[in-house]
Amino acid sequence: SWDLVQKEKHPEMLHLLQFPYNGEPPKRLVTDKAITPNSLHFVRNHGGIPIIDSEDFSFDMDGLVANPRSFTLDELMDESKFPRVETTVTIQCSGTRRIEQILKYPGQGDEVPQAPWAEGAIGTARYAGISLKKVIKACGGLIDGAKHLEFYGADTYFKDDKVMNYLVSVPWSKVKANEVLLTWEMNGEPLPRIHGYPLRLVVLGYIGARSVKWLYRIKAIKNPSLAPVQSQEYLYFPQQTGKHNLKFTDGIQIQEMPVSSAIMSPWTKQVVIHNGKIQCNGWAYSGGGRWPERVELSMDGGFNWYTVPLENLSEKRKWTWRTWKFELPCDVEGWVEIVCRCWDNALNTQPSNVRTSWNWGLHVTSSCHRISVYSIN
Ligand code: MTE
Ligand code: MO
Repeated sequence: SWDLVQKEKHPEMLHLLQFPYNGEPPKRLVTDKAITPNSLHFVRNHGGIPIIDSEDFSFDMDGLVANPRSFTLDELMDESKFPRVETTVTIQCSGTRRIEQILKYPGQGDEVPQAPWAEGAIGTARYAGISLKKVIKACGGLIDGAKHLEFYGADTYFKDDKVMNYLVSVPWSKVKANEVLLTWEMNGEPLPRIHGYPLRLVVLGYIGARSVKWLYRIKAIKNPSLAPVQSQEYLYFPQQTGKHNLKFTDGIQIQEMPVSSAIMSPWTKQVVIHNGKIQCNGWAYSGGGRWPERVELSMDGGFNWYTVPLENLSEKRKWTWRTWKFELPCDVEGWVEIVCRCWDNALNTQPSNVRTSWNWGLHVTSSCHRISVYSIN
């Protein structure tokens, strides 16, 4: 799979882990474009990258559906049966900016073997495919009180000495709203192998973990999946939870990310030489189909805020981030802290400090992003 990384990804990707491959784009390229080029989209894997031949590929729909059956890719792509949909979607890993939680609590953080993501575990692409709701209809609909769908990825990984497929679930209500897609195109190209070729689930507005790559089976079930990725990982634990009293049932299954934002330039510890204005840029995103309405920057720890003018924000879309840029007035010589926060269209905003949202599992680092730069004016 290392060959694939070199073939499909940008040479400047920051490799967090070689196997399973995990990587994010370098800071200066994360928000270079409002639509992330495929080669720069972050990659999160639990196991290897399956090499699937699209000719023999078929995908199964079973469990509590009236007529369980399989589909070839050609059948799914037949536009007379399933209308093609194209949507621009931001996929964010719930571990984005985890490094800040690790750095705040090095002792506790060290014990959690998780990818130390910075601000780049988020990317935006135009996906093409079909609505899963139509496929379930083609199987005669759900039966016997099915309320959730389980999604199987062809990749495998070890968990508690067992070989597991990547496996999560999504509620039927989300599928029914036409917010769950089966996709085969990313930014007008066939899905790269690293991003799930030949078939990938894309769940609009949910964390990346639900958008299953290398999808080969969907099973209709009554309750959320008991598979470890659904019931033991991607949980938001209360602050009292630690290694000594870990109980998976205390965690909230993370689905929609809260509003968050990040400054991608300058970066912390950077020496910035400027003429009274620091050029800043970054991203802002909110899960669940909410979108950033306002981005603000502060130079005094978060008492007074500058508002980024709306024309400096990228297009407003239901399922995507907005990238932004701003010339921040600064007459300080020496160290300054720059703080960034976003308000979404439901007027949610970000917690002030990373310490207030520290959690075992180190997910959802959505606090105001704070960086320190050395200003030379
Ligand atoms: N699908 C499979 N089959 N295997 C995986 O390990 N990782 C998930 C999700 N889908 C994963 C998967 C997680 S945690 C995230 S954040 C996204 O894929 C990342 O998608 P990307 O690698 O295309 O950026
Ligand atoms: Mo993730």
